[in-house]
Amino acid sequence: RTISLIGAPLEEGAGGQGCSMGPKALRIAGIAEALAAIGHTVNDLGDVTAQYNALTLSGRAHNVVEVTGLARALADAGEAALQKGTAVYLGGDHALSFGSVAAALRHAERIGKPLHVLWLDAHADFNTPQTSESGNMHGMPAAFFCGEPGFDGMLDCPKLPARHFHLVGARSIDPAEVDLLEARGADVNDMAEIDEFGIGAVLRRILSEVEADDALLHVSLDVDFIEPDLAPGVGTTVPGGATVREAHLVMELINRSNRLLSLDLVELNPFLDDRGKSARLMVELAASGFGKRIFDRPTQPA
Ligand code: DIR
Ligand code: MN
Ligand code: MN
Ligand code: MN
Repeated sequence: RTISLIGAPLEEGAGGQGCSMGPKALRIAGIAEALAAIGHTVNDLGDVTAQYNALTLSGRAHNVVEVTGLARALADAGEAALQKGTAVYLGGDHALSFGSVAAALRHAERIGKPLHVLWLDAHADFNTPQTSESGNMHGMPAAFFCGEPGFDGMLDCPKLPARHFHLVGARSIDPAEVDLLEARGADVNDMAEIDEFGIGAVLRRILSEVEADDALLHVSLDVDFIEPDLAPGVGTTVPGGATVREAHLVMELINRSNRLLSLDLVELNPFLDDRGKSARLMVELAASGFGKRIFDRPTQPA
């Protein structure tokens, strides 16, 4: 496969600073080398440059101009990259997914296939400027691409049917988000379901829906999907996350499905990380998603 790496040094969507250093940390942790070692052709396109234009939204939404500027540039760069193969977006806070999912939706429409989105996250990111308590736009991208109102003028793309939005790992959802997710029929899989049925069963059910639809799959991996002790480099930790083993299994099942169109690696905050631990884990998880197997992992010194 041909994989384009696209850096999205966005931090204005998050509540604190630091995610703008994420793309650099993922590169230092060896994202390009890890994917090339599996046998893929990897092109690092560098970081996108935001295109700023005046824009205001009504309600509560901080840094709309910065988020929109980055998202528009990313949607265009991503759309071009998807014509050549797969895209991996190096975040950057989760508001970059306004752009990465827009690119996936445009591409899927062009080739006449449905899109499904797998959201691996402690949060639902299903707020709108009307419902958000924080005003942080990294908590809003899913509401945007599922067609909720309140984002007029940001960027153009087809809408994702909410039943194609598969949230896995959620354990911190605002009351207004719960109401919206239920009303729209989104596929919410919280940690209780993972504990009860196992993450393999949850993923297999989702991937069988993707297969039945003959659809493409966009995966968005938020660092806070993982248990905080195992991945401390993120500003929005919530206890009770996925283990390293569960996260690898998710990525291995995604690889086996052969449906992966694009992947977001988001919310890595190197300022909060522990000696590159979270950055390295994100790189290893991405490699699993692109076919690295346990047999390919040399023994690491302790
Ligand atoms: C909260 C937290 N739902 C918000 N969201 C976070 O600000 O909208 N998303 N942290 O990553
Ligand atoms: Mn998120
Ligand atoms: Mn999150
Ligand atoms: Mn369908």
